[in-house]
Amino acid sequence: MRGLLITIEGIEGSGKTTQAIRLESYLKSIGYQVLRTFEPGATQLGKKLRGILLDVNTDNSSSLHPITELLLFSADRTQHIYEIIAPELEQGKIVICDRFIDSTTAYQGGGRKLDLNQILEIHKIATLGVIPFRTYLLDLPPEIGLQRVLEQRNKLDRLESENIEFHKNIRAQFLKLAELNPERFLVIDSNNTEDYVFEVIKNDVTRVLNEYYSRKK
Ligand code: T5A
Repeated sequence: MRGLLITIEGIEGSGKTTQAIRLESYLKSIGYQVLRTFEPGATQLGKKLRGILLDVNTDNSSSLHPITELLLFSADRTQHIYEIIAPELEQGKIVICDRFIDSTTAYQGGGRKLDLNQILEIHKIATLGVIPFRTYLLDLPPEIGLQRVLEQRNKLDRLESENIEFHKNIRAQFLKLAELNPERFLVIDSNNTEDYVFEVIKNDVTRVLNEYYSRKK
């Protein structure tokens, strides 16, 4: 595929959406064709899956097995890639995605404690071969991220409502992924101002894109 996929990852309230919007506008301003999207819920099917996955009432009506959760997030991803991400990459665009495979590894692996090898096998099937070119991991303590979410909207969804240990395990799994894939990840201390975080992303993305496109010439 001619385009590149850039993903933004992190725990709840780490500032992913804020930074994805800024990154989209920056890349457009320097001449790139860009599409910004998110998981879960970017397609029609995905919207329905998102409703099930994030609704606090889901576990009251019938408890969701962790494997069901894993498969639903992965189904959302396959449909998202098939309908949106792959066609945009084929056109040569830069696709910025707010959460992608690493969220599944971190939440369903680190949080739900599912077998990491099984998750990797599911990724191989679900991603249709699409992998991120660069991943920005916005890192901060979960207490601060959850506080930001509460200040923004005053109520938490099904996953946000899990206990603090769950969120700490997710953060630890994200950091482990970054350690295992240093060529793809950049970890950014996001217990900082929005401007600071964006400056780090901006400097990095400018460098990696220049390097990538000068190699292609
Ligand atoms: N999930 C998802 C899985 O379990 N498995 C998966 O495979 C996938 C894909 C998605 C949920 O699904 C889970 C993870 C999640 O629990 P969502 O609604 O999409 O749920 O939630 P998030 O992606 O976490 O979105 P949030 O809105 O909660 O957080 P963001 O996008 O990280 O943060 P953002 O930018 O919206 O900012 C939150 C608030 O903080 C402020 C913003 O202004 C805003 O008010 N803020 C800052 N404040 C201070 N300093 C900064 N640097 C700030 N940056 C932003």
